[in-house]
Amino acid sequence: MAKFPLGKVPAFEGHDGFLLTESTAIASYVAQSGPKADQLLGRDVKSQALIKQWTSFAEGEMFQNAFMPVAMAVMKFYPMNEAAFDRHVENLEKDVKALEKALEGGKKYLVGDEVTMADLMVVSFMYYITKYFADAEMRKTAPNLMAYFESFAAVPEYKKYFGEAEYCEKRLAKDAQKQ
Ligand SMILES: N[C@@H](CCC(=O)N[C@@H](CS)C(=O)NCC(=O)O)C(=O)O
Repeated sequence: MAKFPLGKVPAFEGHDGFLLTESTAIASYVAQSGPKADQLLGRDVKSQALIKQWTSFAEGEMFQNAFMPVAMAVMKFYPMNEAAFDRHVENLEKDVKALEKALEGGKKYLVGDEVTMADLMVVSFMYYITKYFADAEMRKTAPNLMAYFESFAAVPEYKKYFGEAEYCEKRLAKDAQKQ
């Protein structure tokens, strides 16, 4: 708490004592410090802007609408707020539609033709969407998004952190028992 007064994760401390919070800032710093900075953060201003658009979308929209309902109903990190739960899940439908549209035509990546930080952040929240919300009906309405997710879920690095991809049969309910 002395180093990170917000008491939230993620929280980053570099070898040199550099402290950083907020997932996008941490991911950008790590990407910028490595050999794939241009690829991950964008090679031109428009790609850079689009990558920021999707990383903000992941940290804002997807965190609220995919993670928060799970944090309330399953992890019990936060007390259940039924109105908020319903609002997040309703908004999640819009998020899925936005991603589906962005990936129209079977695009493999959100920005350009290589993996960027946009994909890394969006795919990490897809874990919650597929496991808790993407029932057969939702999957049918978002074939491009599902194919996109599956291609990332198949790589060993994804499996190492998230395990095998799981798809829910029934969408998460407010009174879900710990799963
Ligand atoms: N905007 C922050 C959100 C950080 C955040 O809310 N983290 C949650 C867990 S994913 C947390 O640590 N919550 C504990 C709390 O709210 O006390 C980010 O993207 O890093």
